[in-house]
Amino acid sequence: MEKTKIMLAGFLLVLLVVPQISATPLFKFKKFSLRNFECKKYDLNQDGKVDYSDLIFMRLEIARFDQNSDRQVDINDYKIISLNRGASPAESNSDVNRDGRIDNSDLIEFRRTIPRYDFVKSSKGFNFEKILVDREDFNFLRERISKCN
Ligand SMILES: [Ca+2]
Ligand SMILES: [Ca+2]
Ligand SMILES: [Ca+2]
Repeated sequence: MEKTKIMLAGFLLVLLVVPQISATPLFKFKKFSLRNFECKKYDLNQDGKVDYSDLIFMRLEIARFDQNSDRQVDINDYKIISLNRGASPAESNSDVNRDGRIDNSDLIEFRRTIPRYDFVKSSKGFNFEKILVDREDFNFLRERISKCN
């Protein structure tokens, strides 16, 4: 009888302790991998953290590239920059790299930067024509803040 009790207690102990031991490294591994391989791309201002400053950064970036003031960045904004090449930077928001001229380097800046913010893609694979950075991407980034900390 006494032996059975000891065995039962031992069995209960195993039940209580083993899942905690096995769950801990799994959880850590998940966090570790997410932090290293995925979280890096959400650190938009590249200060080593994914936090609210990246959301502010993204809002400023959308404002920098949004040419038609619809609060999103897509191919239409790219076309407006293209049309404004050679015009005075004082008359539009098209000097996106702020070098005092509207030229091909602004289009390059757009192509280099905007795809990085299109987290929620509307089409499979990369299609520059369908690029869209909007509220959905902003909300996606906001959700990453808790997951990457
Ligand atoms: Ca950051
Ligand atoms: Ca726009
Ligand atoms: Ca420029």
